[in-house]
Order: sequence, then structure tokens, then C-alpha cells
Amino acid sequence: MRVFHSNDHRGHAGAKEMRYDQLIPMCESPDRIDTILAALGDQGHRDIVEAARFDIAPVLRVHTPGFVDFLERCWPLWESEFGPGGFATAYMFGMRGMDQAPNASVHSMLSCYTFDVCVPFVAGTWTAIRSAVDATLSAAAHVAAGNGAAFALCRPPGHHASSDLAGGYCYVNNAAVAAQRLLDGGASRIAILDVDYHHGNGTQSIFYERSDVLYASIHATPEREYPFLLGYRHETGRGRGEGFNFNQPLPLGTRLESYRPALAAALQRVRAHEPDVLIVSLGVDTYAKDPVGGFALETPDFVRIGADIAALNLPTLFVMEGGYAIAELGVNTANVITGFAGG
Ligand code: SP5
Ligand code: ZN
Repeated sequence: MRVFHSNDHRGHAGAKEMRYDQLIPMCESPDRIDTILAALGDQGHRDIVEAARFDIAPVLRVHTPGFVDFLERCWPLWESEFGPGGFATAYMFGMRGMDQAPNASVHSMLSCYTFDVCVPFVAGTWTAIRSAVDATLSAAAHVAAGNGAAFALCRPPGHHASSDLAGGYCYVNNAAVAAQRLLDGGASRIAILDVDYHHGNGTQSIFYERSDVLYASIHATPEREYPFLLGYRHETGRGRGEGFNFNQPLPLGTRLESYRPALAAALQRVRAHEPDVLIVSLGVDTYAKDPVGGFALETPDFVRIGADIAALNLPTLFVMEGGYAIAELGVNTANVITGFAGG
């Protein structure tokens, strides 16, 4: 399977994140990509290529112009106020029920366009966001050209980002941009299978009222885990999208024996949708030792997950999402790819 990646993610680094009452180094770091590249090589995946460059138009098919403009200008505006170093982050968030709009102040933009304290901006953030889109759209084009499967090894991740809100390490929703691009290129239906430990609230939101993109997610219950407010089973879509959103929240501590039936149910829904392309939002923060997650999947389990997905026999685009246990992140991620490829 061809792997697409870009080195331009590296400058998105050095910021801190809130972990409840502590400020800790950000878990979503550049070395995540290094360890995955190394493990892919160890497992014989040698077809690793540099992403092509795309313009911003495909991003604007999913995100609002004001939001995209904010992503590009946030750090320069912040730096002009505070100088170099540090990172931009919101001080407050929007207030429900009254009209609010950003003004010329970067703080108003951060308040309107982010929903949590896990999306810091530094000097390299915008370039990294663009690189993730480039890797994802390059991989999507490879699948669309009839090559069976591709892996977009990208960061920052995307599934928490909605059309005009960044959060949870996510700025642009890479998987959603790819889905829309494939539809614009002639596909009739797309399915997005999200196996990240967290519910992909952004992806759900983008396609919630649409029937052309099925969103199926397996994740930790919002009763106990981020994003806390979304990801319930009763969220099934709205309007024409009713029935095209399928959430399976699972308890903390979930192991493969109860994960796999949920995966089978999601895969059955994907098959029934008859998608032209399956997009897998590939998070491996379901791993037992993940510092952010709370499931109990083990390293060999990821081979099984890849093989189960492969049994659908669909053109498949893997898009990297979460996974933060640096020591095992590479092997766990490569195991999904190897399992899918039949190794
Ligand atoms: C893409 C992605 O995986 N984003 C995740 C963002 C999660 N940020 C909030 C983490 C909430 C803290 N949970 C701590 C559990 C400790 N075991
Ligand atoms: Zn996650």
C-alpha cells in the first residue's frame, strides 16, 4: 500500500496542552510520524512517497472561508501582539444563544473558531495543516485512480474539526476534505469508518444532514471521555442524513473481544451503504498503554482490525488521526496496514 506523507508537519511543535489542572507538553507531536514511518519500514512497507501540493479550494468545500482565514492568520496576529515564542490559544469560548462574530482581535477569532484548549497555534501550524491536507488528497487521488488502497500519514489530525471549529488537536478535517473531493470527482457515496478512541464530533457534524456520506464511529462513551457532549448512540443524523450516522460508544477498559463485534456492526453498515470509497479515520489511541485513551487493545489486535476492514473488499483510504503511546505507536499503526494488506 502506498503511503503519502510530507515533512512540512514538523514546525507544528513545542506547544503545551491542558490536562485537567496541569499544563503538559502536547501529546500530538512530530515524533509520532517518525515512529510510524520507522515501523512501516520494519514491516516491509517501502512505497512511501512525498505528497503533492494542492491549493486551498478543496478545504473550502468543507470549511467556511472565515474559519480558513483564521487558521492562516491566527499565529501572525498573535505574534504581533505577544512576540515570538509561546503559542496562541483561546481565553474564552462563544456564549450560546446570542449572535457573536469575530472582530479584528485574534482573541475574538480564537473564541469563535475553537472549542477547547487543545488546539495551540505556533509559527509552523498553518504549514503543517496544509501538509496534512496535501498528504490526504494525494492518497485520495491514488485510491480514486484505481490503486485499491492508500495511507495518508498526516498530522495534525482532523476528526474533531467541524466546518468552522478547531479542537482536540484538529484544525482541518482531513478525512472530510477527502470525502468531499472524491464526491466532487464523481463518487456517489462515501463511508467514513472512525476507529479513533475519541468520537469524531467534527466529521459527524459536517455530514450530519447528508445521506451521501455515512459516518460510523466506535469510541469511548461521552459519559466518561472527551468530547463529553457528543458521540451518543441516539445521534443518528438529521433530515436527509437520518440513518447515516452510526455511533457505537463503548465503556472504558474495552478489550478486543467486545471491540470486534462493534467493528463488525460498523462494517456491516458500511457494506450496506455501498460506498465507492471507504475512508478509515485511523486512530490507534485505543491501545491499552495510550496516555490519552482508556481502552485496552493490545498490539496484535491492530493486525486483526486491519484484516477485518480488508474483508469488505472496498477501495480504502486510511487517514491518520490519534495515537500517542510513542513507544508502540509505530508498530500499532503499521499493524493495521499490514493486517489490511493480508500480512
Ligand atoms: C485526534 C485526537 O485523538 N484528539 C484527542 C484530543 C483529546 N484531548 C483531551 C484529552 C482528555 C483527557 N483524557 C485523559 C485520560 C487519561 N487517561
Ligand atoms: Zn483520539
